Amino acid sequence: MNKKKSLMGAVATLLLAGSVLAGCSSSNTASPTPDGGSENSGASGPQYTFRLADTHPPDYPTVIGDQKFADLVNERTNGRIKIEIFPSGQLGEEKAVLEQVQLGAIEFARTNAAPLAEFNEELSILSLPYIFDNDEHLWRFLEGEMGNKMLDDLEQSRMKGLAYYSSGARSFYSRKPLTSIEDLKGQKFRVQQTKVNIDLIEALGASATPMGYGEVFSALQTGVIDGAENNFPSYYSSNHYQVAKNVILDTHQRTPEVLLISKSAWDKLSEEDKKIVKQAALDSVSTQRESWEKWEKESAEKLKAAGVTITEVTDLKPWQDAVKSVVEKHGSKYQEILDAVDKARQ
Ligand code: GTR
Repeated sequence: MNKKKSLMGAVATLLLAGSVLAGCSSSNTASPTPDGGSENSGASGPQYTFRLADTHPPDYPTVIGDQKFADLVNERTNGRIKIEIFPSGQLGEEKAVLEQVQLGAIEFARTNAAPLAEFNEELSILSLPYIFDNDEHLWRFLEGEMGNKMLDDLEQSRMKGLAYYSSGARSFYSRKPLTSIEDLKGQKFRVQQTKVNIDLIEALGASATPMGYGEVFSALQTGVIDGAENNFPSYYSSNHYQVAKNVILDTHQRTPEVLLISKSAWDKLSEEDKKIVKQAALDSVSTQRESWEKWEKESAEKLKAAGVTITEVTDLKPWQDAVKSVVEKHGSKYQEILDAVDKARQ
């Protein structure tokens, strides 16, 4: 190879790397950069501009919750701490976002608890099939001592859970008919990228295709998968219902949503700011849950109006029996958490 050419190539590579790096630092105005006190706002203490990633569109209940959280933090710090919301998966799929949160490159995220389990295994308990009887049971657990401890335990994975948000129950949908548990056999379902979900699908005699949420629509459209599973608001807002029109309401999981902060951003905050951030997260929960209830009802109506076939499941027993091994396999290590789940049953 011509030496001069390869030298030019090396120079070009360096220049390119330089411009990429320069690009990074300028876009990094959004990373935790204390820029001193702001006389304009009359506030004391460091100022920050943080980013918060969410996979859903701006009007979705989780993003409504994120926005409430950001507004409360802004208000309670007199504008010293600004949190900019990046909805619609703009900062990446949940797994990639969580890796960035661990590194401190993204400061806040709202993700489902399922992908979090790959970073902190005990969170997988929240995805175990049928361990929560209904949303009331789930929330009694989440708001209890163990639910709070699980948020704090995320610190071991360089993140800190701030609050839970509602996500209802997940059920299967497919391009093919789905009127009984038998119909799942042999079908290919997309799942969130976690071990529990893969085992769950296999226990039902179907095959699991783990992939990011943003890829599911085209995978359904091209027939790479037959179906997927989710709650009604996600099934509706992602447009999956336009391609996969058959739903069976088996309500296999009630995996909640989690609002979290990267440990490195958390450690930079003063004690007072930590309190404000944590309290604002908790105070945003009622706004998220109200929006959730509205969306659950409205999306069900819109799905019916769109001609989706919905099969109700009157007897959950065969479903619960089929996935018992999944609960045993993934739950046995966390008996203490399972006991707390039982206690919250009342
Ligand atoms: C939704 C959840 C998202 C994402 C998605 C998925 O219910 O709100 O955060 O986890 O499911 O299936 O990937």
